Amino acid sequence: MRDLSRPLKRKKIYFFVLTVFLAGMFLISIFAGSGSASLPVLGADAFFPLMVDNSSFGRSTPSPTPTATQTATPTATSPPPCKTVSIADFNFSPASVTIKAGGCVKWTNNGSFTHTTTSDTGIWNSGSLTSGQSFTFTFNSKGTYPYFCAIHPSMTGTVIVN
Ligand SMILES: [Cu+2]
Repeated sequence: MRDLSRPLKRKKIYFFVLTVFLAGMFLISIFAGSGSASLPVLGADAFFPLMVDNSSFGRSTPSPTPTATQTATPTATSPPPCKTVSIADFNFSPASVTIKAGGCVKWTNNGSFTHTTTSDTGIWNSGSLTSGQSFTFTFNSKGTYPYFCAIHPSMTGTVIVN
């Protein structure tokens, strides 16, 4: 009877250990699927050296925390912001702006009176800009572009594109 029962007990123990091992793996896989990446990785590292006698198995994968940490994708492709010109006190400020071809200028009326930004040669015309309104124009060709306010012609400015 002893010779028969011993191997049976051993089989039961092995089966129990295997079941616990598989249950542990199952739980880890669940944790790994449910978000926070640092916790399951830590759990797996602690888990393997404990359960497997051959600790070299656990150490053979010196996990430098694999991936899953890079979340912020920088948007490097967005164009540079427009140069801004403030319209206030019957002046364009700065009166002269220099941009590169393909760049743009954004005029904003920061005063209380209505103004326009109007190209001397009719390339652009914002129309009336009341207080707080703005107008943006993109310059694709190099050159010097004088402009003025159609309501107050003494207000002048220049956009230089090079
Ligand atoms: Cu004006």
